[in-house]
Amino acid sequence: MKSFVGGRVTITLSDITREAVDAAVNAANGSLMGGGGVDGAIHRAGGPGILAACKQIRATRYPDGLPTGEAVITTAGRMPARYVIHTVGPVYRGGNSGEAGKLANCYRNAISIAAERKLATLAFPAISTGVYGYPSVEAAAVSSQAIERALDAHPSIREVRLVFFRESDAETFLRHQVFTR
Ligand code: AR6
Repeated sequence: MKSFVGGRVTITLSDITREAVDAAVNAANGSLMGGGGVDGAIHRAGGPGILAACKQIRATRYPDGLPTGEAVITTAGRMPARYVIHTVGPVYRGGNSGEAGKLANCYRNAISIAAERKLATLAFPAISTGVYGYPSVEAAAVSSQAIERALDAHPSIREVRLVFFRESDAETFLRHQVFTR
C-alpha cells in the first residue's frame, strides 16, 4: 500500500478495532456515550472500560459534551491499541458551515494529544465520512493537509495509519489526497 510524508502516513484496508497502535482514533459524537459506525465498533471491541472513562470525562471536563473538532483520550479496554482518542467530526451541511476547519481540527487535536502523551503510532478512521455525511472526496483533501501539517509540528509521531473499511474508500482517498510528499 502507498505511504506519504516520508513513510509516516500509511494507508490500510482494515477494521480499526484490530490495529495494534498506541492510539486508535474514534469518530465519536459529543455525548461520548457511543453510537453506530466506528464508534459502536470501538466500544464493542474495547468493552465497558471505554464508556466508564468517557463518563468520567463528561462528569469532569466536558459536562455539556465534547465540542466538534476537540479530542480526548481514554483507555482502549480490550482492544489491541493502548488508548482511544475520541474526536467529534462535523456533520456535513453543504460545506459552507465551517466543516473543513472543524474536520482539520479533529486530526490536528488528535495528533497533538498523542504527541503530548508521547505516543508514536496512531490509527485514524475517515472521520465524518459515514453517518455525518462528509463527502469522501472533500474529506481526503482536508484530512491529508491537516495530517501533514500536524506531523510537521510533531516530529515524535512515527506513524499515522489511515484505516479504510472499504477498498473504494481507500481508492477515493488516494485519488484526492493532497500530501506534498
Ligand atoms: N474500522 C474502520 N473504519 C470504519 C469502521 C471500522 N470498524 N466502521 C466504520 N468505518 P462513521 P462519522 C468507516 O459513521 O461519519 C456514530 O454513530 C465508515 O465506513 O463511523 O464521523 C457516532 O456515534 C466511514 O468511512 O463516523 C456519531 O454519532 C468512517 O468509518 C456518528 O456516527 C466514519 O463513519 C459519527 O459519524
